[in-house]
Amino acid sequence: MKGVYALLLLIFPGICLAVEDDRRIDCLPGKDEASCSSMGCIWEQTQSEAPNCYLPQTYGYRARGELYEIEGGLAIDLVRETEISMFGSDYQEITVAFEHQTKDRLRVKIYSKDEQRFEVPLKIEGAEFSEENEYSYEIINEPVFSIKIFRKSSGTVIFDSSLGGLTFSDQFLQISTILPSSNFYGLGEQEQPSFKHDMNWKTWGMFARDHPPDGDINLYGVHPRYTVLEEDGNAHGVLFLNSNAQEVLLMPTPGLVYRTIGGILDIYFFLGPSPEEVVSQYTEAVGRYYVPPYWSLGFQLCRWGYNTLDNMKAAWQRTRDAGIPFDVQWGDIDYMDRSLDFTINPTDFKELPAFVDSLHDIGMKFIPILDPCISMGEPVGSYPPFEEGNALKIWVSNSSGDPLVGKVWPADNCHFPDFSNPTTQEWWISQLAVFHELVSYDGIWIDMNEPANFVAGSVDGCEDNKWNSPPYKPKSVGDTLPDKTICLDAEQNFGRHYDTHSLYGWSQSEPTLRGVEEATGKRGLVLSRSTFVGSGKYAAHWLGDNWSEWDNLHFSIIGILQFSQFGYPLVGADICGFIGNSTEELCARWHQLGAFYPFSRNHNVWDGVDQDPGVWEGGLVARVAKDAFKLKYEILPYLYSLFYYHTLTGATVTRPVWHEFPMDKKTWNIDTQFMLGPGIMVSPILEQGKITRQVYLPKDSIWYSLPLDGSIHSGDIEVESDLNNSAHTTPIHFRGGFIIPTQEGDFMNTVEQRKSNAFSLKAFLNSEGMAFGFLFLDDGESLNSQNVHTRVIFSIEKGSMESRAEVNDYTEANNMFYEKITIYGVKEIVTQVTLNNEFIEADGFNYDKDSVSLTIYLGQECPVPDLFVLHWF
Ligand code: MIG
Repeated sequence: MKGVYALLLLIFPGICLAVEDDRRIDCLPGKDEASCSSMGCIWEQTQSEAPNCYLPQTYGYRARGELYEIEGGLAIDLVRETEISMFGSDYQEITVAFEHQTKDRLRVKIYSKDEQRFEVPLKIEGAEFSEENEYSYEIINEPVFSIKIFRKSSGTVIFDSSLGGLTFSDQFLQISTILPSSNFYGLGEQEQPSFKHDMNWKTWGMFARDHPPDGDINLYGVHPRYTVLEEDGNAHGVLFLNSNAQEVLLMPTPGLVYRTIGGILDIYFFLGPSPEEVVSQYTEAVGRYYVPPYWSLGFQLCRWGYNTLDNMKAAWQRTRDAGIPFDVQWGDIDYMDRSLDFTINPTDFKELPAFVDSLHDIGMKFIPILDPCISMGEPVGSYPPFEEGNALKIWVSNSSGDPLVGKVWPADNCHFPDFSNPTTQEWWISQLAVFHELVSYDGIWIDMNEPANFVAGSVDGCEDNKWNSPPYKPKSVGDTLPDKTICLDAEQNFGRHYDTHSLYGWSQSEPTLRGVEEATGKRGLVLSRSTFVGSGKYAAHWLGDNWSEWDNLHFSIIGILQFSQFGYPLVGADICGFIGNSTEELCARWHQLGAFYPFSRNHNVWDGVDQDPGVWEGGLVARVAKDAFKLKYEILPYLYSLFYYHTLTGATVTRPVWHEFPMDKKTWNIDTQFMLGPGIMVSPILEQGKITRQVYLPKDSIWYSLPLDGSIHSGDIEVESDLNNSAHTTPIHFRGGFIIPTQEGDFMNTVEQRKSNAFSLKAFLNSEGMAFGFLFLDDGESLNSQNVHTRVIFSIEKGSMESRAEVNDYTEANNMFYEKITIYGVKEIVTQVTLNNEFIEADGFNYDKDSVSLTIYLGQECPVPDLFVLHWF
């Protein structure tokens, strides 16, 4: 077919030729044949979901002159070549700059030299300007300008904008690409039904929005980035760094059309080639999460609508009584006095500060919520947060320059702090300090920061202008963009809300973390609902107002894997579901899954029934939760070490199976299982009434199943987890080749209490008898702890294990010991073991034929950082 078109083009140059269905780029305003033709677009009805009115292949720009050198790369100037204008105000001249930022990272910036347009104020780190690169590119000028970007090593074209439609106008910017594979993952935030995208004409909108997940609508955060797994197992990532309302249309070619309504086209390519390297290169550019406080990996309890401290305490007590490992209690807006930030309800939560102190006495933590909008209605002299803010003029202003008036939870109207203003940041930090004196919180939960507003735009509505009603509205819930938020012509320090809307939560995250750290003097936790590229440096995220419904278990795995790729390792969904009433079975299964979210919090809505694990009659949910969290707490040293690796290298904590096995095609679609680091596979039961499920364990490895009874698997297997069988819990497999540090010992409730317990190692040999592992240790709570840690590396080869500290700056580690080391997969009976070439007494080790394992008991002989070598034969 293509050949025929090319031939026709030779014979009849200049006539409009049909384009194959799946390569058509929408001529957007062309609604019917008449409006389409009058614009100069092509009208041709199709049975597929392809557009009927589309742009001719001659639509676009042409290069004027050749590529020329700029700092760190090359650039070329373009001139507009077409009569068609979809939304007016097209730029006649634009520039495309290629910056060779690192050998794996290329930036393609399409902008106007004549006019400074809005650019996202995110500092992209690590640009060095590199000459020997993994990528190359080519400029094509026929029939119009397009670019091709290649992976040099394989010749794969990872980006090819010849699909057409390049547009750079004031309020509509567009670029398209053919993709090298339909293994396409990413874009956010939405509730996606499958991790690997459906490429059949699906549009995903991105514009920060307060709305419960509901099919393909835009949600709280904005992450215009994707990963493509190429057919040969190489992977690359792409970021469109833009904060305007935007969307991506996925096409079956496979290809995509990217559209935004402001800013510039600023595209970053990350060459991988492994999927983990893509994330690592991405987070190197946009920022990586710090090592979180150790306790933030523990179990956490919350609900909206405790309404009284007594109810909060009762739920907390039930959880304690059930013996469930438990670290953090949360407070939702009902702890406040009439929903006013920085206050405590003087009757129903009067004793909250004392309760929080008592939590601290037993090593537990407390995190309260704060909403951004500050009430204006309190009597003069009674509400310093408002009065101080007002005096400092820190509010987002409307188009006439007055503070914009919104309405959220407080009874009176409110103003939105402009967190992009340094004065606002100082005000916020000082409110956080005063608040900490009232109640000694350990972290802060920032909600409603899309920002959410209960009236459209403001209490006075919004003017009808090009910002509030732009000519093109990317796919987004609501009739207008200001719906449920503030007017888009509102002004902030870093720009017009039209450009900065989706950056609101991002701009609040850094000062909130700073405020928490200054108030507590310790490492803090900030949980933010709205996120944007790079806020993963400061904030953890939960997936918002999910539903107490079975399909939400599956969606939560997809959401967690996505945020993991976006650079948010500490992420989870509300366990047992937020909206609606959970059921015993659902809530039990959800704890089995949620225990393996990095961020594990049970939370629900004000009008839902209580769903804390201890509240369910009969005790089933409590027992199931206890077993699942016991397992999580045992592997916390491994999980925490993964967080350390994230901070140091960008490695993910939860990862899709294909991140580890990109060549194994069977993994490409898997999104009902996930991995914790390279060594653990989690395959929860996700369906009602089921006690078994299918699991795929990639054949390149061998896998040890829980309970560790010596059975080894590979390939497709069935696993069983019966809620009524107390020997069953979340289906977990350990991957041969990895050594997992654990803390077992006496059961205790909190991470803090467990910290001093002895360590154990569980080593799982691969088919060559080898294994590798690591352990990071620090005090789990001091600031900037990246600098003060101990890092131990373990390796096993040919019947011998070595443990060696690579870094040993955390002196407390010298008082920590290994209780025992168990090596699974030791096929031959062991009769002798040496430690540092000395024989260990016969009762110092045990070979177990049934579980095919060797256990060596070490007692206090081996401080964690000391070099030691074990041999067995
Ligand atoms: O308008 O603070 O997503 O977790 O419980 C609802 C009350 C505001 C939305 C959050 C939810 C929280 C709720 N909040």
